Amino acid sequence: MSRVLVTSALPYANGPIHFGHIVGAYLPADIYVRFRRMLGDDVHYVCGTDEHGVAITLRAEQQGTGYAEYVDHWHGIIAKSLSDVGIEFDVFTGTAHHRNPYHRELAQQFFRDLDANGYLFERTEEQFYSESTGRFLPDRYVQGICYLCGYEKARGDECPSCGKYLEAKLLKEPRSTLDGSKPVLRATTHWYLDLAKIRDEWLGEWFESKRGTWKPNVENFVRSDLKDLRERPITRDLPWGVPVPVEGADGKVLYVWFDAPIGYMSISRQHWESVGAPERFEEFWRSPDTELYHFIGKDNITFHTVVFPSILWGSKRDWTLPSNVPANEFFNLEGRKFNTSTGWYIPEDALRGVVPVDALRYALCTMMPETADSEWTWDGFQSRVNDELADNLGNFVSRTLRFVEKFFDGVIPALGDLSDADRAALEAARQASQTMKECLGTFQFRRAGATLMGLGNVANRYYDAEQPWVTVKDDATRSRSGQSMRICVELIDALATLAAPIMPSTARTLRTAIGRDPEAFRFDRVGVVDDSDSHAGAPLSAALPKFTDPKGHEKTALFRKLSNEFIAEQKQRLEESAMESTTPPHEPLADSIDFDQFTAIDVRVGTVIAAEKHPKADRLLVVQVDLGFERRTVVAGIAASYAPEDLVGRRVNVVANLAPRKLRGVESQGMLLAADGADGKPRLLSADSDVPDGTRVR
Ligand code: B3M
Ligand code: ZN
Repeated sequence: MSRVLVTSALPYANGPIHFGHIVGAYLPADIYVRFRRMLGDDVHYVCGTDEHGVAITLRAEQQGTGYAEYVDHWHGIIAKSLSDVGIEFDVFTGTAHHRNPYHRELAQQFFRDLDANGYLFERTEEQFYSESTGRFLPDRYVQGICYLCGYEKARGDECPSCGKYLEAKLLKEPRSTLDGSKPVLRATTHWYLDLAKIRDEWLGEWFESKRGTWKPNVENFVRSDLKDLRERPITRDLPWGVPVPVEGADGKVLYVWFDAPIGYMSISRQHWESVGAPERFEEFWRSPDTELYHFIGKDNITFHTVVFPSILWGSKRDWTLPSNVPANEFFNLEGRKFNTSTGWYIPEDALRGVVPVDALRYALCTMMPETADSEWTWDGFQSRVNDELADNLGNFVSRTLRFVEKFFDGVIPALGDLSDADRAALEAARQASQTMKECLGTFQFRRAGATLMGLGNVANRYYDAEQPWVTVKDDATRSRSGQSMRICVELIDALATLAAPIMPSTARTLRTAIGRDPEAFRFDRVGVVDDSDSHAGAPLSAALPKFTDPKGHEKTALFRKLSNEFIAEQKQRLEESAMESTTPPHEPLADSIDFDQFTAIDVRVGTVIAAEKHPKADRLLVVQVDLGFERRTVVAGIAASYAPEDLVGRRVNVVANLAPRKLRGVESQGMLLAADGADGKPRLLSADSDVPDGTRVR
């Protein structure tokens, strides 16, 4: 028995998760966990939400929601989405202090350990600061031209085009992604993790010791990463996160990518504490015998293969190090990236009540972006459900169960002498079981799915070749028919076992249908027959799911097919929702106001009677406006569009009850309404000529 620790990437508590996430980091881990448990291993599966970081901080602020409340909202939604697709963690909490009281302490301990061991250093440096929002701009909120490949929209932390980590300050033509303003550089002190030192002391050698055992996509990525490894700042100026445990470091927190992987550990500790077995935490996390697997998507590779191992090793407390990091590539939807905000996604309820969750799990398993990017297509999904699950697997199961019911009163026939064909069928099952173990043990999930279907094909061919419907008619061959059915039942058992990690509830259904323990699956029992497993004789197909077909008939089937209409509807929905949401870019609408707030603003029509340049500001003009009942001096920022002499006689709209204020020394008694033209310069709004001066605008 091995001790196995499995983690799935901690999803940010900052938005919904979609099939792309599920297929990348959750489904493969869940399948793997079920597989290792079937082998009898001691498995611990950990996940939770990643609840810090600047993205979450800003989003909560924009919504005017408290940070804790904000992450709670998404934590709940994400936990439900994952459980809806049958992902079963041992524990799913998170990294925020109110959710997990162990996290802060552990992350701070790592910081202190690394510091004490000489792997951190402090540096005061200039960093981008946004004057308009009054805070330091995190790297990813700075956009500019990539200094490595010239891509125009590189982010301060990485370049989406060449995929390299960037030094924000080196970006060309930087601007804030929050409001487009040009950030300024300001000094701030931060702590850096000396990755180059750790690489030279240990990481490089450790990585080489893994040669050939990691997936090629992962290995190649890391190899190139290690070449130009440099120190990385692990602290930030932010109001939300794990406080930097250093005197005087107020207002600074640990960088989210420093504390998040430590979340795997703190969440695990929280679990073992809560079940009263704190020693289990040590067993899993501080042992050279523990196999640790991080299931993640492609974009998290560096953090799990370079940064986190360095943190673990550098703290010198003999923490468990990853055995493997089976990262997946990207998963697209019909040729484009999944994107909830542009409508290019599959709504959560699209499949609810249409196909069982297991069908989705199987389809995703066979579409997994294991070695290259892959995609969800509705046609591909339909053919997996209809041709593979319904016509292959489901059909074999139904015809076997019905035959046993009809001709053998639902009693599974006892085992007789094996024919060559029987032996070959059982041998194929044993082979498939072997292959399945190999595939799942080496993270080849697509091949695992194909192996299951391959055995389904063998089973159907066996059934056809045996022609039980012929042999059952003749007393002389009736026992042969019984024997064929018995072998078919054994094949159902084999299919159930092979399916168990991928389609757990289908596997249970199948075992129930043949009267065997629905929980006890063993690969080494596949294709091994003896007479200990007879069935008492109940209607077998009663165990299969029931549904009403379009003609109103009650039916039972392991899987029902997807109609062409359904698939067409899904494609159409996708196109429509993507179209709806391609609205042109625009300034977001302000918060709504009530009518009283609107009428509180008193706008009057007037005419310009004089205008001159502001003595101290090039941008401003000082304008005299006649409101009919009185004259106003208004300072307006319109010099970029209008010469003073052009304004005389022009009709304008004035916010007339705005409290007077001084603009560069001149008092302004109101405001002219204007809107920016296509050139970004202001244009005045005018009333038609027959509206008298002084009239109120409403
Ligand atoms: N939250 C990034 C992501 O969801 C990040 C993973 C953390 S794993 C420790 O892609
Ligand atoms: Zn680049």
